[in-house]
Amino acid sequence: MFRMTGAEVLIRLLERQGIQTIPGIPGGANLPLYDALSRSPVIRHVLARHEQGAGFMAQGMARVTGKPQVFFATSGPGATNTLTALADAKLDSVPVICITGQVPRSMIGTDAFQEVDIYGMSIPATKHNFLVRSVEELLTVIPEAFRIAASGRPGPVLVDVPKDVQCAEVAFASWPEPGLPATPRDMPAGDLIRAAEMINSSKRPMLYLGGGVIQAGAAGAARAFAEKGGIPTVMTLMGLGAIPSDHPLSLGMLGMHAAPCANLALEECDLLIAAGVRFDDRATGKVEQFCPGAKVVHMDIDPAELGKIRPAQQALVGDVGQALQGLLPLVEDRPNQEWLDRVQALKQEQPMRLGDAKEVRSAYGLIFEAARLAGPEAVVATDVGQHQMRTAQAYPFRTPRRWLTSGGLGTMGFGLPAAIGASMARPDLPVICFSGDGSLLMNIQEMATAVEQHANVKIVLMNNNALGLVRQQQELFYEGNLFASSYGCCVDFVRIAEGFGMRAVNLDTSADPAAEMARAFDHPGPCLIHATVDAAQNVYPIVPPGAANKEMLKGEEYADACA
Ligand SMILES: Cc1ncc(C[n+]2csc(CCOP(=O)(O)OP(=O)(O)O)c2C)c(N)n1
Repeated sequence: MFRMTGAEVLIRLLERQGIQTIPGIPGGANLPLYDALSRSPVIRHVLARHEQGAGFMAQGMARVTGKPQVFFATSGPGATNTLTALADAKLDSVPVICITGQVPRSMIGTDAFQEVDIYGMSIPATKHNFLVRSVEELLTVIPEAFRIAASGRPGPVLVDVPKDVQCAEVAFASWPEPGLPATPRDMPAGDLIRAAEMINSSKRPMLYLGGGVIQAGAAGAARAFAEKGGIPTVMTLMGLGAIPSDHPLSLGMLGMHAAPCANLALEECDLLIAAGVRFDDRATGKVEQFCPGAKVVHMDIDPAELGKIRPAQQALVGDVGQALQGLLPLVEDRPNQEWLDRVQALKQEQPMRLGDAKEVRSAYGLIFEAARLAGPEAVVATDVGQHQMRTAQAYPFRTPRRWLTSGGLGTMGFGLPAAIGASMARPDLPVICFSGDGSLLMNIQEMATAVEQHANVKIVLMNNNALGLVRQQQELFYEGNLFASSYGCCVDFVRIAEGFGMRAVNLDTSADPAAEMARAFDHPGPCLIHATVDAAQNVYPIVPPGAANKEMLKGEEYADACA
């Protein structure tokens, strides 16, 4: 017979789930948990500076490992501070488990100090949530939280644990089995055969890969499938890394900031093979005009996605890896040369143009130089804005689970804590965080955590002293009425980083920026690399919001090509 407190049970259950690192912040309502955690021989606690930061650290760990990760917050403001990280995880299907302290059961509903109904508040922001009502329940709720977070389409789960439940004693005979992801159901053979027939009879197929391919560990299967069928491939923002960006069949990202060739090839396809995607508006543009002449084969683990935006002539419900592997022997090894030649011609005539990429102190120059210095194994995190879109356009992605970006919610402040989390889970890999000055200021306090953890994170800050992507939208779509999109005062990021105890270099004042950057990358541990970039430079191409992808604006980089 085991006898222990709820807090001890909870920590032991997390150990049994294989949890090794928990970011979080303590407070009155979760102190029993912290007391028990202090005695764990296996779990390391990382003291974040903001609960949103803790949530994004857990996301960083989950995104690179593919396994559920945990973060802690106290009741009230601690709990409400987790909501953005949870909503972000929900939209990007990331398995994280947020464990919050709650006021004692007898005080719930009394407006007690630091009481909020985080259970109610988190319903729309999570895949599932629990308010634990007895200490015995912990033995089922915790494994269940892990099973739900990782099964099917992954997502965030919140477990709210009243303080008296943490303190209560429980006696039990045996430990429950750890919660594991459910085995996906088998793909019906008939569905696969019908999909393969559509693929084999198509003349101009395109493969459209999304974050679901990464989540399913199906990048290898996707590549084998594309290669066997000779199928040109585009990826969503979340799908980048599924196949290498320099693969001959890759056209890179589709949608709002895609290379023209990617969007134009989709215009001409007669079959769209959509894998682990949700036809997000940033990818499809005006959806009624997306791939106008194409039939659709859509495979996804979440049946709710099938037919949600674009009806599919053939739906494949289930594990995307299983679907692609099942299709592999059925797909004819007979690439359509005429179509491949046409796509190749589009790639040559309508490539991505990146302007001043050779100049290290330009936005694209910084991206290429960082990629070169960090090497092919690097993890790349971003914040949200122009710097994010430029990284998505230009970074030489090669491997799945190395690209961390807030795709669905588009949360400024994601980058630094996610990068720290990635570095904690994979200390063997270099981590780059591309950020903008607006975004970095949203979770800049986590610089202290990065320093404390010796996280090998290089923050490449593209400072335009503006909310660049907003400024760009105002210039292009609000008749140049620039309002509330630039800052009045210039923040000294180098001194701020140094104030947190972080090494920092300023490429603006450097005589040899490339050498300075190389020294920064050689330095073990965190480092800020600051460079001023031109606020007037827009990210092109851009599809105006609400327009069809073929209506992309190409900007000055394309002026000579269009002339
Ligand atoms: C939390 C949050 N608030 C507001 C926005 C709206 N928004 C999108 S991009 C952007 C500007 C980002 O500026 P910065 O981080 O400096 O990057 P830049 O575009 O200049 O590269 C804003 C305000 C957002 N995405 N997230």
